Amino acid sequence: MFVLPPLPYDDDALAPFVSADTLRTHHGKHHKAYVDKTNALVGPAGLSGRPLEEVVRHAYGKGDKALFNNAAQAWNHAFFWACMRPPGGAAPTGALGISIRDSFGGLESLKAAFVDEGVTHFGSGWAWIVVGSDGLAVISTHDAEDTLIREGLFPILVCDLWEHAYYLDYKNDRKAFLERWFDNIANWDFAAAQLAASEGAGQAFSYPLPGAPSAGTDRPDAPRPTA
Ligand code: MN3
Repeated sequence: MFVLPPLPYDDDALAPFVSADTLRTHHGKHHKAYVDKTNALVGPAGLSGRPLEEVVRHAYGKGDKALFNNAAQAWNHAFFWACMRPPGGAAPTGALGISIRDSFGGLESLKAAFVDEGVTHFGSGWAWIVVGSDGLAVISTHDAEDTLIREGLFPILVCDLWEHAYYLDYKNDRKAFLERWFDNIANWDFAAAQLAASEGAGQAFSYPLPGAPSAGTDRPDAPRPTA
């Protein structure tokens, strides 16, 4: 059984950029439903006990849409929680800062590309910063799709573009959500750890293995420090 990983911060830690009401509903209702449905479907699919990343790829390869959608959404949301931190955190520095400068010219240009990608993305999905063959890039994916099923792309940071992520706080203003998200609660320490992991240093984000403890201080979804 997969657990619903606890949020790596309090419900109200991201306010006012993401309200406690939005975060509680998003995590406790939406994310929980994806985890519960995944748990109901992995057994019949013959995938009990396998890591979630394998379940996502296997379901996608087999065309098992119900399992893929729920398993990918379970993974995407756990990754998304790690991509945020309370306001006032550090801006990108070090290797991440250099990569942003090399690929985009600077943080403001990355922000413009990221916000534009998210605003012009039609319907539900996710806006990502990824590492590809040419350095950092911005992409979006539809519905539950993610980088686990994209060859050669490594996820650095993601923002949820589904209306449930922002509608209570921003109504239909996805642009304002993305701008404030990027400026205030994007977790650049996590992004830096993912970038290092993409180059073999430290551990990349992974979903808690099936059977992992559901509570405690371990917080397996939290960003891991790199060595
Ligand atoms: Mn969501």
